[in-house]
Amino acid sequence: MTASKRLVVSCLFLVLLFAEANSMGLKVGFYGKTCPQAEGIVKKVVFAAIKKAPTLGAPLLRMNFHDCFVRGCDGSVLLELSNNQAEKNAVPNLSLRGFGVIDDSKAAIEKVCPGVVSCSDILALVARDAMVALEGPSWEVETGRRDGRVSNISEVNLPSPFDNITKLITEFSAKGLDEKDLVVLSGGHTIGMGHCPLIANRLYNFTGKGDSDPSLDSEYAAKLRKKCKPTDFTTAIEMDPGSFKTFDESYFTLVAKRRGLFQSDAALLDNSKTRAYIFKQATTYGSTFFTDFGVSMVKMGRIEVLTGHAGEIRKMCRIPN
Ligand code: HEM
Ligand SMILES: *[C@@H]1O[C@H](CO)[C@@H](O)[C@H](O)[C@H]1NC(C)=O
Ligand SMILES: *[C@@H]1O[C@H](CO)[C@@H](O)[C@H](O)[C@H]1NC(C)=O
Ligand SMILES: *[C@@H]1O[C@H](CO)[C@@H](O)[C@H](O)[C@H]1NC(C)=O
Ligand SMILES: CC(=O)N[C@H]1CO[C@H](CO)[C@@H](O)[C@@H]1O
Repeated sequence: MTASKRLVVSCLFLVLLFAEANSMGLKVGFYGKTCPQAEGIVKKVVFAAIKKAPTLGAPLLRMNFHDCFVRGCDGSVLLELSNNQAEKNAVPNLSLRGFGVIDDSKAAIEKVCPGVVSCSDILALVARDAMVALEGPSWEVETGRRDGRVSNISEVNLPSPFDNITKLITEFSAKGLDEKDLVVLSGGHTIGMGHCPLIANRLYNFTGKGDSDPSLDSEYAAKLRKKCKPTDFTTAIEMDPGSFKTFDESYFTLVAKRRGLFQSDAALLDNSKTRAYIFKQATTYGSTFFTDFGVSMVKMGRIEVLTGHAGEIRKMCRIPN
């Protein structure tokens, strides 16, 4: 073979390689030809929903996290089973809501391009648009995921608000996410609410001596005790008081002041990398959090995805075809 022929052959090989990688993977604008209206439709539905109910943004972001951490980003969190043994019936789902926004987006998309756009992609787009609607960051969402057919309550093993830093790092690393992703994505707690029973141990009798969690600012603990009585199972409190409906950097300022709501938030101060990130965001003018958040969300969106011919494109997001 002459040198030029060899070059042609190796170029051809590269082209094939990239074509294959594309068809098997995710990419920005996957529906550009097959359903160019899809992203615009989702955005419209999400903006209308959040305008009516701004607190919906937070659970929509959390839904994306729960989907991706259980069985990968395959829309399994959306499925319903007649025996109530689906992922969404598990305890940590407690406050998942906003499923109607996914259904509405899907219904509107099906009208213009039936059977093309997956529910798992809609979920990823909804989470992004919800953050934009809350004045948060925007990022380019990779699409091309396909939907799973299985949802199983026993597989829900999400990071817990009682986890220490070692456990959190292990759990994220099992999903291909590093310490930076952990601290950045925890910044999602700049919006939304948490329920009293998840912090009662920090406020009352932490070590059995009638004390509170030493890693929680004592003035803040006193404030929280006023809102959360020891046996209150129902009250929800703002995770980022004052701006829980706005996506901003204040989560890091709070955690730096030992005012993170959960033990898992406070734990981010116990590792040199996550701690350094928190203080950098909390004190540096021109924080990098918004950009970092988009990068980590794209990474989270790649967890154990179904692409190519795997899985299916669900017709309705709550039931497999
Ligand atoms: C690091 C591990 C994490 C733990 C242990 C954790 C735990 C929790 C818990 C316990 C709640 C409160 C649920 C309730 O009481 O109703 C919550 C809420 C929330 N989480 Fe996380 N989370 C983690 C990571 C994430 C990630 C990665 C995101 C998204 C990027 C996220 C976004 C949210 C949002 C937006 C809410 C508020 C939901 C609402 O207002 O309904 N969390 N989280
Ligand atoms: C759900 O998952 C559990 C644990 O992995 C497994 O034992 C069980 O058979 C699964 N149930 C169904 C219906 O697939
Ligand atoms: C962190 O939590 C794990 C599991 O709950 C436990 O085994 C480990 O000892 C804890 N590590 C520290 C440093 O507390
Ligand atoms: C605090 O915990 C200790 C040890 O578990 C227990 O003996 C005591 O009754 C608890 N106090 C309250 C007020 O619950
Ligand atoms: C949204 C949703 O399905 N929530 C469920 C979470 O789990 C509890 C208890 O298992 C159910 O009662 C909720 O309906």
